[in-house]
Amino acid sequence: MYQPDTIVAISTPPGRGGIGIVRLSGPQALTISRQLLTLATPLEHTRARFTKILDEDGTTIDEAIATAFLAPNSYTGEHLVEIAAHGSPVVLDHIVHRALSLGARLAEPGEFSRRAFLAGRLDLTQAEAIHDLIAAQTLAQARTAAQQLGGALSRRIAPIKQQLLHLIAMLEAGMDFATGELDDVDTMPTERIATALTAITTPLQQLADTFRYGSIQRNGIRLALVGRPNAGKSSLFNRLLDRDRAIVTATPGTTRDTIEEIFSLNGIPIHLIDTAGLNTAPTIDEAEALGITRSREALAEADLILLVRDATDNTPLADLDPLLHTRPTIRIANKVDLLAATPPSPDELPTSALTGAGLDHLRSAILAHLRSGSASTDEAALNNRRQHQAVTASLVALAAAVTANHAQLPHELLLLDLHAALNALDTLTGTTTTDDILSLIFSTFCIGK
Ligand SMILES: Nc1nc2c(ncn2[C@@H]2O[C@H](COP(=O)(O)OP(=O)(O)OP(=O)(O)O)[C@@H](O)[C@H]2O)c(=O)[nH]1
Ligand SMILES: [Mg+2]
Repeated sequence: MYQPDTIVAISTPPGRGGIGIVRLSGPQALTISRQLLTLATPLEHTRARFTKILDEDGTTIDEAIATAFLAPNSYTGEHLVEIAAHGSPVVLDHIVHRALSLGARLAEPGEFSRRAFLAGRLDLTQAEAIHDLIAAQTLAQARTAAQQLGGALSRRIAPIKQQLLHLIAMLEAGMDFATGELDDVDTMPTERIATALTAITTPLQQLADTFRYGSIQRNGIRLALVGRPNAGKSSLFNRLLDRDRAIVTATPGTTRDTIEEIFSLNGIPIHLIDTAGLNTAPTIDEAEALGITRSREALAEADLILLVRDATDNTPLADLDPLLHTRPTIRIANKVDLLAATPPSPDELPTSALTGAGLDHLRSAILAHLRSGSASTDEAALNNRRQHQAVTASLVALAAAVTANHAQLPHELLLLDLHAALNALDTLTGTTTTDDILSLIFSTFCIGK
């Protein structure tokens, strides 16, 4: 797709830096650069050129490197010139203003990527990945975004979409047959349609399930340390953070207010919350009572609970709080250093905040919980709500198709659902045109042979 105007913008963040880059993209990018720069040799594809930056009077104000990427082999698919000057806002502004006076237009936010998309250099998931990559707060998020930028998500969706398209083509052709236009195809039997629908739905559902892990990687989780007073919650809190953040004393009821800190577990941001011990005794003071109310709030909002017990205290925890049953929980028996031998308990993880024993297991258990439900972390995952909604909408339409097929409704109705499912996937990676469907029908059935 051809864009008539040439856009310009400063591509590096605002402020001063060692280097600042101005980007020009569009049909006039080379012409404008030639007038703007003092090039000894002409710009060539992917070659860096030394240049001076001159002010209005022709006085040198900076030295820079200009690199050209010629259409169609550039990020935007258009002629693209990157001018790397020193990162001085005045110099960069001057370059932009010169480019504007030579016929360029100021780029809108995201317009370089928009052009890349329009030129077919990126699909929607890849364009989103650029945004995610820049916004990434942890290496894990950057990895996922980079994978998506490489087209991993599109590649994962492509075969599913292909199967759906194939089924649509078969049914469309079958209907033509029913109306007597074709004589070399059969209408598809219900069982075969059911099999085909399963083959589409199963991998799509797996893809939808990756959203949870993807969103965990982006936003992290809330992890609350909960238990009776003096169990060692604050000590474990400090251990996990790797610093003495929370006050630890031998007196039960030390922690009054909830404390929240973030640490990174394999690149995933964990919001760790230390809470006041859930004291069920009636003889507590006002501050402790208020603290316990906050503990319950933290409990209700947490994605995962670390339920800490003093291993030397065998009072059951079951009656501690009804809320506990509603949250995913990792049970911990702390202070195992005080026991002669650690009794093996299948549903409790032995730790010692004092010696650090069991802490690695605890970190693995948290990670295992985060990954549960996602088959493999190497596969492309859905990264944002928009993508998740698209896949979910497709699954809803497919479920309707399954029902329609089961009820042996006319194929016209089935096709409505299948097209809805396809449209939903199209919003993810790009549009399937009627041409795509037609050519598949033609290739499969040799219509008009
Ligand atoms: N021997 C031993 N002592 C521990 C361990 N973990 C904590 N303690 C001690 O137990 C006492 C209570 O620890 P805290 O971390 O303050 O316990 P808490 O659960 O935060 O207590 P509250 O804030 O009162 O609810 C302190 O004297 C700690 O030094 C452990 O693994 N082994
Ligand atoms: Mg405490």
